Order: sequence, then structure tokens, then C-alpha cells
Amino acid sequence: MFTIITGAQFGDEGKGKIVDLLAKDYDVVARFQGGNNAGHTVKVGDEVYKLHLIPSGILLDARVLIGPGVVLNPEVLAEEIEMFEKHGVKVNSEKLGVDAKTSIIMPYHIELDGLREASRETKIGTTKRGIGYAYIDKVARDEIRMAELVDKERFLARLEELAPQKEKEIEAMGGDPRIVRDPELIKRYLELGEQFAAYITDVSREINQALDEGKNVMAEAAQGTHLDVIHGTQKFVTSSSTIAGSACANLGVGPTRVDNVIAIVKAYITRVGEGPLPTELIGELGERIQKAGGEFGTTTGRGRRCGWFDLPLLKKAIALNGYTEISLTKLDVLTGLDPLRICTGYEYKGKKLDYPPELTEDLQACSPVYEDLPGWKEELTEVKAYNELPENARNYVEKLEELMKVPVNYISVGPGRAQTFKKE
Ligand code: 2SA
Ligand code: GDP
Ligand code: MG
Repeated sequence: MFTIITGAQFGDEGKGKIVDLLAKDYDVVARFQGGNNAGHTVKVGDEVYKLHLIPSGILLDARVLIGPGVVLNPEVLAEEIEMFEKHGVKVNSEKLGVDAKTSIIMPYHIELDGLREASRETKIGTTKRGIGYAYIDKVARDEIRMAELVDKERFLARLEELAPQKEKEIEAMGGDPRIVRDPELIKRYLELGEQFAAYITDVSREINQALDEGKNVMAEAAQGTHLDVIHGTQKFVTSSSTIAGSACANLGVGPTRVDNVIAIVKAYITRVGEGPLPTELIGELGERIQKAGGEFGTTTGRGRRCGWFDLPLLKKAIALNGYTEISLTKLDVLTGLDPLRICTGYEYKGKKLDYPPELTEDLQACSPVYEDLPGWKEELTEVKAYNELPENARNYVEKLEELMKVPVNYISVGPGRAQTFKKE
């Protein structure tokens, strides 16, 4: 069975939590795009793990893979492995594999990301992790791949070839070009190369073989649908494709092998960084949701902007991903809010829209049209079954399901594994 899990909004829907929950039934879990801009939180008991690169299936028996469409900062991978070892979770080459073609994030990518963001008049609000510049190098065919990082001669030769151009670029943007050939950084990258040599694998081959043997494979996306580099709210997007089709393209698995596509949907909406968010709540109510939901960037700590559930954006996510089921997260956060508002359409230049316009500029000019539902006062975090939910909470879920026309399978009412139940 091949299952793809993606975020249906702007990221941070709770992918980490749901992947961890479902991973017990999977033999392989693979990350297919993005890099350490991602922050996926997994809470087990009192331990909270914030994962940036390693797939969220790591705490179960699954083999975890990082695909060739990921941009990988080796220092971050080393830190993550160390963090797990400190918690008694052994990460070795039997547990984790990294594709030979995975692009490496170099210190100059991070420098360039910061310089470019500082020079932009209209900011994107990137995570400044060098993601965009690593992807630029991938498509420009100037990347350094994992297979080169782990081979000293190849790595040094490739860096020598690329360095003059990188130094020129950094200098032109007012930065310090010495970062490109900094001897300490090069020494560190070579050490990391030695550390990761054993992890190299062919991810496409492994996944296809696993599927041939009847095993279960899960593809885990990072960020969210509307941050997709092609279909998202450009230019306020990340630099990779975050939607389900991207899992096939980036992992090297044919689309005919896909069985399920699971949406992770937050019961409201958040966005971190710049860009349109039609239902954004500025002021007290937005701050209340931000606080109740702990809506702060898992990687950068930035406050996430919060808003009411946005159906037009969800409809587009359903079209882009072809979802077969939905996991609805963070329902508990809505406790005490009355009424609850669902944005069912937009008003745009005097017209009613039920689907987002193609262009970001036009989405920015849309005002939400709401349908109100009564809220509930009860805490939901201890609820263990769907029929234990207050009636108004069930009405809210069922209204969303009716509007989305995709079945809601799981409901999450807290960050812990046990705070999840099936919607019977
Ligand atoms: P980048 O760094 O080039 O990918 O930034 C481009 C845009 O993509 C957004 N982006 C994200 N949005 C939500 N969550 C992300 N991961 C972290 C988290 C974010 C954090 O889990 O909270 O800690 O701030 C993520 N990564 C990238 C980013 O905000 C830009 O709008
Ligand atoms: P991801 O990037 O999609 O994996 O999401 P993040 O981990 O960045 O952000 C989701 C946050 O919400 C994390 O702090 C989770 O622990 C937390 N979380 C996940 N599901 C729930 C839920 O149902 N209720 C509450 N209150 N928190 C949740
Ligand atoms: Mg996140």
C-alpha cells in the first residue's frame, strides 16, 4: 500500500503528529520535499520531538528515508540524530537512508537566502534556512549531492568548480564571500560526509521494491498545499512542490501505485510568513487562537497568523491533491469561541466566488463570506471517542465534512498520540 500525506493549508496542520500515529502500520516512511524549513512535532508521553529532516515515522519500527527531492543540511541531520540518540532512539543506516542525489544545503545557500530576503522590498518571510537557494542550484545543475558530500575528492573538486560563481554572487549582494571556502566549514562538511557515507541509498528503488513485496509505504510532505511553488500563493511560497503528485515525482514512484492520499486539515487556518490569508483574525481573537493553539513556528519560533476555516482554499487543496480522506486536527483549540465562522466563499470586486482566484494579487483582494455555527464550551482534550464530543463540536465537524465532500477519518484534540480518535 502506498499512502501520501500532505498538509492541506499553509503547513503546520499537525502532519508530524498524524504521521507518527499512522506509522505503526507502515514499513517505510519517506520525506519527499523541502528541507529543515519544516518543523514537524511529535509528542510521545512527556517527550516532544521537533523534527526538521528525519521523517516522523522514526519513533516506530518503520525504515525512514529522505528522498532526492529534499534539500538537506547535513549539520541539522547530525543534530537530529544526536537528539534522538540522547533519547535512546538508535539511528543507524538500517533505520535511516538518504538518497545519493539529495541536494546538500551549503553555508552559502543560507547566506544568500538571508541577503536576498533582507534586500526584498516585499518580503516573503522565508525561514532563512537556505532552502530557495539550494533548490535554485538543483535546477541550475549546480548542486552538491549527497554522493559528493560523502566522497572527499569529489566534494572538494565540486566546491572548487562552484566557488568562484558563489563568491561573486555573495559579493554582489553585499555579503562576505569568504564563507564559500571557509576552511573550518569545509572541514566540518567533510566530517559530516564521513558520518553519513553509510546512509546512502537509492530511495526510488527501495520504495518500489518494498511495494513489490507487498509492504506499506508512506510519503510525508512538509509545508502545505498553498505553499507549493507552482500551485501556491506565489510569490509567498516555498521552493518545492508540496502536493501529492510531488511525492511520486520526487520519490520516483509511479502514480499508478498510489492507494490513499490523506489530507491533514486544521480546524481553523494558520500561516507563518507573508502572503494572503483571507480569513486572518487581526487583534484579540487571532491572538487568542494563537495562544490556545500554541501557534508559533516549530523551526523559527515566529508567531503564526490565525484565521477562520477557509473552504475555498480547502476546495482547491482537494483538487490539487485528490484526497481520499481527511484527518482533522486541533478541534480542541476552538473551545470557547462562539460563534464559529466558516468562510464558505469570497467577495471579489462585487462578485461571489466559491473557489480561490488563480493569482495571489486577486486572492489578496478577496473578502471572506461567512456562515456561522454555534460553538461549545467544553474542553475536548480528554475526549476519547467521536460520540463523546459535544453536539456543537460534532455539528461543526459534520458541516466541514459536508462542505469538503471528503470523509473525515481521524479527529485530533491535542498533541499527544492518545488525543486522537476515529470519526465513526
Ligand atoms: P522557505 O524558508 O523558503 O521555505 O520560506 C518560504 C515560505 O514558506 C513558509 N514555510 C513554512 N510555513 C509553515 N511552516 C513551516 N515550517 C516551520 C514550522 C516554520 C517556522 O513548522 O512552524 O518555524 O517558522 C514552513 N517552512 C517554510 C515560510 O514561512 C515562507 O512563507
Ligand atoms: P506540522 O508541520 O504539520 O507537522 O505541524 P507542527 O508540528 O509544525 O505544528 C502543529 C502543532 O500543533 C504542534 O505543536 C503539535 O504538537 C500541535 N498539535 C497537533 N495536533 C494537535 C491537536 O489536535 N491539538 C492541539 N492542541 N495541538 C496539536
Ligand atoms: Mg510545521
